[in-house]
Formats: sequence, C-alpha cells, structure tokens
Amino acid sequence: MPELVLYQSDWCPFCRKVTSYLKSNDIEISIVDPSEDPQAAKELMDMTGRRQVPCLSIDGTPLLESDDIIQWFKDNWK
Ligand SMILES: N[C@@H](CCC(=O)N[C@@H](CS)C(=O)NCC(=O)O)C(=O)O
Repeated sequence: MPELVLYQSDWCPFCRKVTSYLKSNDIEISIVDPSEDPQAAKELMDMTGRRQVPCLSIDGTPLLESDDIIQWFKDNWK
C-alpha cells in the first residue's frame, strides 16, 4: 500500500464526505488539517499549488476531488 495522507478540514463538507466514507469502512490513514497546521498547509501548497481540500497524497502525488478520492479507496483499499 502506498503512503497515504489526507489533507482535510473539519469545516469542509466535501472533506466530511471523504472522512465519513473512511470511517464507515474502517479505513485508518494519516489525516492532517492545513487550516490548523502550517506545515500541512505548506505541503499542500507545494504539492498542488493551491489550498483546495480534500486532497489525498498517494506517495506524494496529489489526488483532488472528493468523489475521485472515494473512488480511489473503492478501487485500491483491500
Ligand atoms: N469539487 C471539490 C470541491 C472542494 C472544495 O470546494 N473545497 C473547498 C473547501 S469546502 C476549498 O478547499 N476551497 C478553497 C480553495 O479551493 O482554495 C471536491 O468535491 O472535492
């Protein structure tokens, strides 16, 4: 399994859609909040050039869009 980090913010409805999916499927990965963690904000900006959340880092490659992130887990999480 690649190294996974989810950049998300609690106030973001698109992020909640992703974290709800993870929770209901007992998927535990590293989660950081760029709006509260300056280091995470810098990583997100360096990786994507933007501040949009949610973003899943897959071995350092960013995947934006909540639906695409959920689909990635459906396809890849065994
Ligand atoms: N279509 C995107 C929408 C994501 C989105 O709009 N995120 C907002 C927070 S709720 C955001 O990060 N806005 C700041 C920005 O895009 O710079 C998805 O489904 O993930």
